[in-house]
Amino acid sequence: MSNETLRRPVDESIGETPTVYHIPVCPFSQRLEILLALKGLGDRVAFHVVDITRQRPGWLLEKTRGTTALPVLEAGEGGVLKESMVILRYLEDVFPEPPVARRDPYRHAVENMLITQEGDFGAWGYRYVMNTDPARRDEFRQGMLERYARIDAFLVQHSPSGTFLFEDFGLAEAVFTPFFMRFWFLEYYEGFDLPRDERYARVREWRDACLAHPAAQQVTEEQVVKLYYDYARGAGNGALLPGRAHSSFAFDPDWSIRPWPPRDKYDHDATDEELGLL
Ligand code: GAZ
Repeated sequence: MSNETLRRPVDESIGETPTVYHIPVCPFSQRLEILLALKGLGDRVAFHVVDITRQRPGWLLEKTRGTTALPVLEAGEGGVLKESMVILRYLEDVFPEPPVARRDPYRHAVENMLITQEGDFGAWGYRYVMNTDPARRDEFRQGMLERYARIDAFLVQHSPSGTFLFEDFGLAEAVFTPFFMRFWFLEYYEGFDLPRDERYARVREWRDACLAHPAAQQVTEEQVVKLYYDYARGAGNGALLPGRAHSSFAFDPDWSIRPWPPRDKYDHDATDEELGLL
C-alpha cells in the first residue's frame, strides 16, 4: 500500500470534500471514522494515510505549520483543523443528520462530562502499556482500575439501567471505543482485564457493547496487538527500538501476514525477523 493513497473513493461531485490526514490504527482518527460510519457518510470525507515510521512530508508540515500530531482535517475551504475532539464536533456540525451527539442541552452536557475523562483514561492506558519496569506493573494496573471505576460510577449515576450512556451509541461512545480497542494491548502484553466484580459491572457492560457495535469495527485485536508491539516495549509513535531496523508500525509487510508477537515483553526483545518485519 502506498503511504499516500486515498483509502476511500471520494465523491467527485462534492467540490469541497474535507480531507483527514491520519495514521491508520490511531485511536484519535478512529473516532472520526466511527462518527461517519454512524451517519452513513464514510464517502463524504477523504482519508489520506500518513506513514508514522517516516518523516512527515514537507507539504503536510506546511499545512500544519510544523506540528506533527495527527489527525488533522483540511476543510473544503482550505482551513486546517487539529485535535480529534475539535474535528469530531466539526463533522457533527457539518453533517448533523443523523445526530450522534445529544441534541438536548442537558444530555449533551452529561455526555460532555464523561468525555472530559478521555484524555486521562487514554494517557494512563498508554503509559501502562509503555512501562518497561516490572516493579511498576501493579501501580499501573491499580491506576487503570481506578479509571475504570470512575467511569463505572459515572454510568451508574447517569445511566443506571441502560447499556450505552443514552439509548444508543453516541458521541461519548465514539470517543472512548477506540481506547477500549487499543487496550487489547493491555490484555495481551500485561494480562490486564477488568475483574468480574460489581465495581466494574456497569463499565464492563458499556465497554462490551461499544466493542461490539457495527459502526466501530475499523480495527481488530490482532492488528492492535501486532502494530503496538513496540509501544509495549516502550517505543511510541513509530520510534525504533535498539537493535531493530523496522518499526512494528511499518505498513510493509502488512500486519495480517506477520506472526503474533511474544507476550513476555519484560524479558524478551523480539527481533525484526521474529516479528515478521523483514
Ligand atoms: N490530542 C490529539 C488529538 O488529536 O486528539 C492527539 C493526537 C496524537 O497524539 N496523535 C499521535 C501522533 O500523531 C498518533 S496517536 N503522533 C505523532 C506526532 O508526531 O505527534 C496516545 C497516548 C500516548 C502516546 C501515544 C498515543 C497515541 O500517551 O495513540 O495517550 C493517549 C498516538 C503516552
